[in-house]
Amino acid sequence: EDEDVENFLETAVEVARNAGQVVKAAFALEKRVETKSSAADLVTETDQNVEKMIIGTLREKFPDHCFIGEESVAAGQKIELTDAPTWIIDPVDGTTNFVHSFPFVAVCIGLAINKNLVAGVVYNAILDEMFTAIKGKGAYCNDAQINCSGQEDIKQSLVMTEIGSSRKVEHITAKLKNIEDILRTGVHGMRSLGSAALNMCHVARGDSDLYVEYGIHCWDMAAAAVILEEAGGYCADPRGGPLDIMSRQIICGSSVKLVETVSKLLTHIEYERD
Ligand code: LIP
Repeated sequence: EDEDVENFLETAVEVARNAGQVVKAAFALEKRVETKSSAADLVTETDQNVEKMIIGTLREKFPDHCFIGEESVAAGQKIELTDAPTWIIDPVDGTTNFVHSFPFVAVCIGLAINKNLVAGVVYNAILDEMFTAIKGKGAYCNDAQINCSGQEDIKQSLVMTEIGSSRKVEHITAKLKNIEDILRTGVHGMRSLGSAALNMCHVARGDSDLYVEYGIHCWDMAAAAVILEEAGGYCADPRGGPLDIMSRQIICGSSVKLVETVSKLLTHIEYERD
């Protein structure tokens, strides 16, 4: 079984690298942009083509596996996570960055077996950074092992969060309140890379200490959650309890203590489940 997962990861890395080349080639060109759930929820032909390419290749290799992909779901497919090996895919995490040629975009490929996340690949093709992990085997960036900072003190922390693509007034108000309440702790600073998966990989690498966001989807967090936990980090539900990738929310960080400190400060925000 271990060998199976290693083989799955190896294939996913190859697929992510090829997908990343397509993203990189399109990155500097003019993009044709359409909108989805809001005027700031963007999609391009590249998102759609790259997802087809990833699913097509994986399905050919593993015909009995299942798939959850951001753009397939946008096209009407239902999100179904069963016990079968299921690939959870975001072809371009950070689509707004992609549209603006801001170099934080990632191809995300996660794998769940028996509903447990067992492997993840997050590839920033623009910076050529390949983050990978298999459950129980550590986390890597371009073959070098990575580790969280271990930071426990909010006052010494660099914290990541995002505004997201909802422009509902109540969402904006709650997100700004959370930013204010985090700043009031005396935190070193706050950052937004514009990609959930890359925020999480940077926490995994230890160059920031915590990430929290409401409103994201399972494909934004699945792959990176394996990487973060294998780097010694901790993922949770901001309302308490374990991470639920279908809950549209995540808090994760370099230590349980830091995650619990920030969780207590948060104003929770309602989104419909995946
Ligand atoms: C994005 C997330 C990001 C969030 C954006 C968007 P997409 O994913 O990674 O954290 O703030 O609103 O959901 O849509 O670029 O794959």
